[in-house]
Formats: sequence, structure tokens, C-alpha cells
Amino acid sequence: MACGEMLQGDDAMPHSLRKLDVSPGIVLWPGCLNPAAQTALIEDVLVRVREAPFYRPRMPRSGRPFSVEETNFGTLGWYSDEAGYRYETCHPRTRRPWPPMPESLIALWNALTKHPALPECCLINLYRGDARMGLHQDRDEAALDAPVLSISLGDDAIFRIGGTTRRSPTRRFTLRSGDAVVFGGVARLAYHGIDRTIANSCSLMPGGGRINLTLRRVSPF
Ligand code: MD3
Ligand code: FE
Repeated sequence: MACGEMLQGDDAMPHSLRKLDVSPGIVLWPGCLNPAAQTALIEDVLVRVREAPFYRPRMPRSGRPFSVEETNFGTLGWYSDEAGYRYETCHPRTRRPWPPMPESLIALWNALTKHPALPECCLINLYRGDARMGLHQDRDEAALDAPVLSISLGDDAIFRIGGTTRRSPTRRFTLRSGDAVVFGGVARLAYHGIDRTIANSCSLMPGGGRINLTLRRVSPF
């Protein structure tokens, strides 16, 4: 995987692979994946999605459907329905284990997070049309010491992040195809969400839209 290799200190490392310290606990690698790596990754993802199709999660209690569709790779998949948020070992419709994570994603996790424990969950979020994700915290993982790695593919997204209370001020930045972000330390429990995506800002996704891959360690190490 181009980004992982180049992070070892390739002289040819393009400017776009520089990392930006956005705020405490948040490191952004704009254009971490070059266009060829983005194409290879989306193909890896869509092949696995044939075995584990996208479904629409529902809100706890109300059962109101999410506007995003989701699926997972890895040993544990994040899931939500009337019964609540939780991790599951199998796809809700096929009842089969989630497909394995692409090796390229594990390499990227090791290169960017340097975290000693392997990721267990790769949540795939699919944004089409007016899909968005309201402000929330990720706190269904016992391993809150581990960072979270996010990789964006396809259309641009307006990402919003605040502090550890719902009332903390928020800031916004754009996540573009090929960007990677690590959220750790004080940012691990920050409220965050996706306000909207920008249709037709990228041609990577067949049929348009945006895919976000979120890698997480779930169990204590
Ligand atoms: C900051 N996904 O799946 S990725 C999610 O683009 C989620 O689909 C968004 O929030 C998306 O839970 C945002 C960026 C992200 C992911 C996890 C975080 C930011 C985070 C966990 C803690 C703090
Ligand atoms: Fe989240």
C-alpha cells in the first residue's frame, strides 16, 4: 500500500503525504492514498461487499432507520437496531461471519497508528444522496486506549468535531477521497459527525457517493 510504504521515509514522498496535526489527538494525512491506491482499495471493498451487502441500521428504541448504509469487515462488526448499539460477529442478514479485513488496511493501521494491538472492526459507511451522521461519540469499544483510523473514498464530506461534551464548540473540515485521519488521546471521545457530502465531487465510486472505512480495536489487549 503506497502510503504505508512511503511513510517509512521514501525520498519520493509527495507533499500530499505530509501529516497535519489538526488539533490535540487528531492527525490528518491529506491524500494518503494516491488515485491508484484509492481505486485498488474501493475494488477490494466492493468485492467483499458482495459477501456482506450493505444494510440500513436502525436507531435504538425508536427503530428509525439511519440515512447511511453500513456493513463490516473483520472479526467484530458494529451494529445498531431497536435493541441498541453493539458489536456482532456475523452479518445480520446472511448470518455469516463478516469478511476479513483487506491486508492493505491492516498495513495502513500499523503504519499510521503504531498501535500494538490489531484492529478488529472495519465499519464501512455508505453515504448516498442526503445521507448524514449526527453528532455522536464512539464509545461502544472496551479498548478506548486504542485510536480510531478513518479512511475516506469518493465524494467530499463536511466533517464536524467538537469536544467531550455535547455542548463543546465544534469545528468543521472537509474529508476528501484518499484522506486518512487518526483520532486518539483526548480526541478519542470527542463528539463528531458528518453534516453532508458533496454530490459529484469525485468520480471514484460507481454510482456516486462516499464510503468511509473506520478501523477500531474493540477488545482490551
Ligand atoms: C472521532 N463515521 O462510523 S469518520 C462512525 O465519515 C463515524 O462515516 C464518520 O463517525 C464517517 O462512527 C466519521 C471519522 C471518525 C471516526 C471515529 C471517531 C472520527 C472520530 C472516533 C472518535 C473521534
Ligand atoms: Fe463515529
